[in-house]
Amino acid sequence: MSAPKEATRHERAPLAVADFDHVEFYVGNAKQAAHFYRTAFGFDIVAYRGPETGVHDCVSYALQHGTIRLVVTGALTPDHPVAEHVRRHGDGVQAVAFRTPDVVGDFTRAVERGATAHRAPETLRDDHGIAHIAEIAAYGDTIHRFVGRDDYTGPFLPGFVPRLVKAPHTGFLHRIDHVVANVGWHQMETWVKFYEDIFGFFQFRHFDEKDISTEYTALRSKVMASANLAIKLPINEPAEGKKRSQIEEYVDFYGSPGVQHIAIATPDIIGAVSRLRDNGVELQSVPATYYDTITERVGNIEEDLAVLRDLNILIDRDDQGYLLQIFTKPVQDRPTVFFEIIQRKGSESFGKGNFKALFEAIERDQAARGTL
Ligand code: TYF
Ligand code: FE
Repeated sequence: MSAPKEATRHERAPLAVADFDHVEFYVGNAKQAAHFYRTAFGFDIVAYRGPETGVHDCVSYALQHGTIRLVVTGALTPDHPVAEHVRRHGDGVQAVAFRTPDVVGDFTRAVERGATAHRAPETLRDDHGIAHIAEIAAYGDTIHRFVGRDDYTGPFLPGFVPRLVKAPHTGFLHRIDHVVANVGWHQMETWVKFYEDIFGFFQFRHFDEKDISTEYTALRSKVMASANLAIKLPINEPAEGKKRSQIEEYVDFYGSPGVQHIAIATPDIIGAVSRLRDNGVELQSVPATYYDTITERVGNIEEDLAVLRDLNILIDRDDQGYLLQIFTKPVQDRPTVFFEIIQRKGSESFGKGNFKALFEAIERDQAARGTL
């Protein structure tokens, strides 16, 4: 093998990132956001940082449900970067964090390969051990955070104090399945290259307008994944359609590229969606006719179709199996970030067969907002 090829291969050796670690939201009111994720989505509050712990300009709550960690952070002063982020974007995702055994190595290689440093590696300590943290810039104002917690036993990270406030009902959500970025016109390939070149990720799945355009909406999407498949990052860009793309609507309301949805895997989607509905979480629904032809499309499934229909759970099949999924409405005032609940039964895909019904449901909301 020739020397240049060796060099290229070496350059793209994957980072050590092994899984999602947490997602941090910057919000207008962290106290209320923590209450929402606790009572509506079943997250326990596990740790806290704020004035009582010596931090006087912002407040954070760390929440956990299964292996999923969320952090909600709010500003206490008008000129704080969190306040500026909320002014610009509304409530939204500021950090998508990955767990890695080698924070310094991953950060150093990322920056060598062209990533923009956002926070140089730091070692954080408290009574529960030591943790490592570093950050690089990603799309829009979103950052990727590297977290090393192999020698840390506390509930979240040093700087937070344990504060357990249990959810009334929990245990129905298990892990982050994927985190999706919306980027601007013709920016998808740039971000595909970012995850290839900087992270050493590979392209997992690909759709285009033919798969996913309805009468009005159009988008293109590619999924980047880590070699172990624990981290999957779809990237959407708007495509030309008859009317305004939902991706364009997002970018206009968010004010920049950003996280569109967080997909959460559950082993029992019927139980999870029943609970979310009872808790008042607003969910997308499709016309009843979606279920008229479902058996022709997906064949036999283990679940009771009448129950899935009642809960508006969508079904899709590929050559490896099937999946069940549902989407929430946006979870803040702006029509930006939402959640997906997904149960995989062999299928590792993203529900391509549901795009038409789902996007038409999203377009009905766009039309109601007058933004179609
Ligand atoms: O993550 C995915 O690719 C699927 C499909 O507004 C999708 O969940 C794409 C765009 C969208 C909703 C779902
Ligand atoms: Fe998704």
